[in-house]
Amino acid sequence: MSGPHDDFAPDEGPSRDRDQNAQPKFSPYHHPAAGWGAAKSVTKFMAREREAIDGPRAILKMNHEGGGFDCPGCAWPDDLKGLRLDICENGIKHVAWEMTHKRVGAEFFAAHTVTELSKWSEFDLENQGRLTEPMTYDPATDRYVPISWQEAFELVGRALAELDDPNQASFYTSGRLGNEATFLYQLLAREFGTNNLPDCSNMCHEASGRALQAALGTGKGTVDLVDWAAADALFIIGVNVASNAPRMLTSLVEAHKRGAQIVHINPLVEAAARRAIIPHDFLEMATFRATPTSTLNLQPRIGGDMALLRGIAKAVLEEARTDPMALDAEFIARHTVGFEEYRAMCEAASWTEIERQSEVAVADIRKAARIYCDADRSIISWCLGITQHEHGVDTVREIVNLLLLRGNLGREGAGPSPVRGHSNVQGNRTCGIDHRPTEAFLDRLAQVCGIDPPREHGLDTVHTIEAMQAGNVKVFVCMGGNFAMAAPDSTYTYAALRKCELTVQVSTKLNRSHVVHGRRALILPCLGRTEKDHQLSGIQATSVEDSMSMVHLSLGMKRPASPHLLSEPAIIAGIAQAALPNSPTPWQAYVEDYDRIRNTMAKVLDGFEDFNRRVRLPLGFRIRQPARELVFLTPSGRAEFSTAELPDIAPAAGTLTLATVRSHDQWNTTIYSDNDRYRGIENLRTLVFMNPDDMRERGLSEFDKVDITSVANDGSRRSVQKYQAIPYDIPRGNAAGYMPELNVLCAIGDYSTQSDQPIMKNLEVTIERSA
Ligand SMILES: Nc1nc2c(c(=O)[nH]1)N[C@H]1C(S)=C(S)[C@@H](COP(=O)(O)OP(=O)(O)OC[C@H]3O[C@@H](n4cnc5c(=O)[nH]c(N)nc54)[C@H](O)[C@@H]3O)O[C@H]1N2
Ligand SMILES: Nc1nc2c(c(=O)[nH]1)N[C@H]1C(S)=C(S)[C@@H](COP(=O)(O)OP(=O)(O)OC[C@H]3O[C@@H](n4cnc5c(=O)[nH]c(N)nc54)[C@H](O)[C@@H]3O)O[C@H]1N2
Ligand SMILES: [Mo]
Repeated sequence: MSGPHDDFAPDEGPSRDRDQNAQPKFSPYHHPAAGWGAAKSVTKFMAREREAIDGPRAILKMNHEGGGFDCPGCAWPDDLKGLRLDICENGIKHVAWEMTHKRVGAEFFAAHTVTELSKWSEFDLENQGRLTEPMTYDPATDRYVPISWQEAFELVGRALAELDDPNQASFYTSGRLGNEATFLYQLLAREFGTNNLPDCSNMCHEASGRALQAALGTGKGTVDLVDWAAADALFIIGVNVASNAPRMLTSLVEAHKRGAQIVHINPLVEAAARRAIIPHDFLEMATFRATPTSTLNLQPRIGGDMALLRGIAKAVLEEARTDPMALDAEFIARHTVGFEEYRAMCEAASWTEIERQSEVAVADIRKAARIYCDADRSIISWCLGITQHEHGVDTVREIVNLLLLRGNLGREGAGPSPVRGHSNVQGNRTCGIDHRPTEAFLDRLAQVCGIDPPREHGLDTVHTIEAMQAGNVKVFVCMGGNFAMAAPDSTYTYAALRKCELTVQVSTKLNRSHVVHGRRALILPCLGRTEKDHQLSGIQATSVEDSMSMVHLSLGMKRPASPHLLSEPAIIAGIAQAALPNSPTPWQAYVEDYDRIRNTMAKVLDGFEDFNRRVRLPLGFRIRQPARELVFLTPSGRAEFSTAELPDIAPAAGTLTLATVRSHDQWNTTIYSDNDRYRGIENLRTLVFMNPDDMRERGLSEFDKVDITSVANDGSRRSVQKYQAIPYDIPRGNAAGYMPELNVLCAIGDYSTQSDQPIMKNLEVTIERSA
């Protein structure tokens, strides 16, 4: 088995999608996004995963109306025509990865100690296949050994009962849990007595939620795919579309064909900022007919977006002096507050400062403003390049400011459109995963479910880790995800997890979080989304909500990977029954028929009236969006302009700003291969993309080995050694490398004061040749 990434052993085994001893390669990518490169990659991947028979059949069942399961990949919405082939390379890989024939059972755990497994790479752990039965850690032999479901539930129940305070437990979710399981999970936590409900969103779109809530009174975007199809201008900021939201390529290609403008704002010119072939358009594929997917690319420095956006706003306001139509004065007067202060602030901001902070030339900022002013309807879309910064909330509010100037809200083809991550991360929040629940939500929950939920706010991801370290969180339950690997400051986080009395991982595949565990530990294997969920009343479907607030059913159709797997609702109910002996909740009845869970949800959750009927409509239903109807649930009852000062984000002399990003062949902590096709990389993950001048200044050539040291706000330092430098088209003073390997560089204390999100896109680092 292989060790750490920088010294791949030749004995890695045949499964690896790379030649043995393969040398790293780098050659800039010139082909369109998606198309044949994607098709070839899928074919190779399926052959490797031996999914040649089941795979295609399953994929035809994905994301289509009238049955089939929701793609467990990203949260981009389904095609509105119920298109059966609205699929993408990464969705296919995601599904095939879950449907693998490989299995990890008791024999596997008997053959390997946890100490041994902890030396395996992320790829090797997950690549063992699907987990098949519940296991518990045995310290005497340093191995996981089988445990019955009932004993496992009782173990959790006892550990929870032993706590002095319910807040010594914390309940994490990774965003794929279906809505019904989500509702039960938060009910379990709150009935037990805590709002400690950290989730992956704390590392992802917390900033977007807070900013949109403050500005518009809704924590979500307001547009849907119909709007995407009607926009005259699309601004795509800080998202690697071709890799992380590939189905957006369809919208971009169609937008370009109808003459819409597409502006990409990203320090890196990613594949989608050039041209693409629609992922499922076989005619385009057959004729190699690629369509441009960009009309303007702007490359701000990392963290320079807020200054750039303010520059665009300033240019719009300047234009309005001669052309009053540049502003939507009527909209501003009727629906907003704070415009005059915002105008004054933009006018006071100097072009020199805007240019210095964004590192985009004024002439280019004016080009973007021209496009914005010429468009009747604009959508601004963004992802982690905006949110994982100290100033994430202010920057999202600046996006809203810009939209408000021209009334780009509450009408077709216009509005804010955050690109969410996990397939149901938005649904998780809607259905109650929130460490800062509103009083109104808790009141409804109390009234409908007959419980007395705690009122004080709970812990998020970062604060859960700090509380573990301080001994204040002792039982940690994870519904999915790979917390150890996804969280910042790996060394600190590992130590924190190891201090826990009990860690519980509900998972489909083996990962780092199973080998970095508490004094006692459980692995509870669950059904995946592709699998049939049999309960007493028959086969169950669960619902999910996409990035654009569409809720629909997902129905698994595959035989479960093992007869011992339980569904996530069943596991939650099992734990609840063991932990809450006097519970008023009908846990068993809920599991027997998920319609019953939905009936309760309909009474607790806004917008879920008549849930069971509406979720069965062909395309599901859209959750009401007050801001979309120009109803603003803000203190002023209007959309609110914000007036945050521009932060100074220029790096200190000698240091670089580093962003951690995903490669093309990975899904968060799941690594499919060491390739990053669209960035021209093969066989390498321990790399750092650098500006050629920054390399020259350090006397570095392509592939030279470097040490990267981060400097935290508290002055502490963290390093990785022997990474390889890759010359790349990225602004001077900036660098980028891959998560999760580089999470060791993210200091636990470096989270945004605005969102509490770890600052994963803005690390201050020094880079030097390795000794
Ligand atoms: N195939 C695949 N799909 C995924 C995922 C996956 O891992 N694999 N993950 C899912 C999840 S959970 C999420 S949250 C999303 C993540 O989707 P992305 O947000 O695309 O994720 P990252 O790879 O972190 O890339 C961030 C992008 O922001 C850019 N960037 C970095 N810093 C800045 C900056 O300061 N300003 C601007 N404007 N841009 C910047 C980077 O160059 C990169 O293009 O994707 C989801 N979909
Ligand atoms: N440095 C840095 N760190 C980051 C980020 C970054 O950009 N930079 N991005 C952050 C973001 S946006 C996110 S969302 C987090 C991701 O954090 P997580 O969501 O915690 O991590 P994943 O890698 O998505 O989790 C993968 C695991 O989920 C389990 N799994 C898969 N399917 C299922 C299922 O159906 N049910 C259950 N119960 N388990 C399942 C499998 O065991 C698999 O190993 O990482 C964050 N960490
Ligand atoms: Mo995410």
